[in-house]
Amino acid sequence: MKNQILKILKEEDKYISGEDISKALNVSRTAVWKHINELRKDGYTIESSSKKGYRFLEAPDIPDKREISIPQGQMIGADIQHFDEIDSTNNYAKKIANEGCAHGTVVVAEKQTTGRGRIGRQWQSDTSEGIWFSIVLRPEMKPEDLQVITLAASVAVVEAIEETLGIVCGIKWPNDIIIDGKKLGGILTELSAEPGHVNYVVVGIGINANQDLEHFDYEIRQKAISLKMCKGETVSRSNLLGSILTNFEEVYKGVLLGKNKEIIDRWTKYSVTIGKEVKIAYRNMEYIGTAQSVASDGRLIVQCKDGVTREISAGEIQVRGLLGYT
Ligand code: BTX
Repeated sequence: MKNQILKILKEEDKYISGEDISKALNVSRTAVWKHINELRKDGYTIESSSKKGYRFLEAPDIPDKREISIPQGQMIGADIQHFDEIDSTNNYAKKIANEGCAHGTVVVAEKQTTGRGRIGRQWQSDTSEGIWFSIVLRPEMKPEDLQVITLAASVAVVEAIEETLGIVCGIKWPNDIIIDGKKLGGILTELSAEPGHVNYVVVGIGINANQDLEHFDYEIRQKAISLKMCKGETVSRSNLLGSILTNFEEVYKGVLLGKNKEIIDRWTKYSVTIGKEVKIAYRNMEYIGTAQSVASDGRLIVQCKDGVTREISAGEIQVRGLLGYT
């Protein structure tokens, strides 16, 4: 009910009487008043006047379904589940994916208590100053063709940041989002699959939005950055998330249509890895070489100094630029 009241207030965009709202929704004026107070507790600024009624003034920057606008018919974000606090949005997304949630369902949290990075690493996300979310996908693809989805996700993120904020990020293969050699965000893709069949994919994305430097844990302060630190002002998390979801719908459709080359070209435009010297650590072996390009299945092609050209999968090998993040 409170969300219906919010919708009416937003659409009206000027004063509307409590009586008109109560008639429109067939509830008492006291109920309207109670729900308006709840909306205020949620952070909405709603003006009231005993003569004129209520007027919507401002929404809080909470990336939930009330504040994220996506185009009609879009599947990515058609259902957005928002939590004040959760262990990890990827954990919850996997749980609801196992229970059969729809393709495109998005799980967002203000704070994560045990946000995860890749290969057991931690992701600091205990503050609502970031954008922490996961998307459930049900692609009709073979497990071995999935790597390009992670690349597509990083394209959706960097293009959305450029479009909404004018900030140009870099991508460190396969999925670190970088500004000035520091880490702005990362992507953790997890899947449930059987031989030849994918049950679901969860793409978890974390972006540092409004942290100041001292809000990062001491250990990562030298290597982390936020959009606010770049822009010098607070950024709207809901606007950016809406834009990422819309971009993701587009690139994901591209993947399904087999437009891998186009997506990889877009990815390469932002790459800080291609053309650079990289060190590949695999089991107990180490190779040094130059990252040359990305193959159509998303693997990184490295011309190694031992004369062998190797195609690297993100899941099995770590690649570090010899010069830190760039
Ligand atoms: P990653 O393994 O590439 O990066 C993890 C490393 O990044 C950490 O070891 C640490 O050095 C550094 N780090 C940790 N937190 C931050 C931070 N906030 N900013 C910059 N650097 C940091 C990257 O993994 C993938 C991260 C995905 C996070 C999303 S959030 C929503 C979803 N839920 C979840 O649990 N994970 C994903």
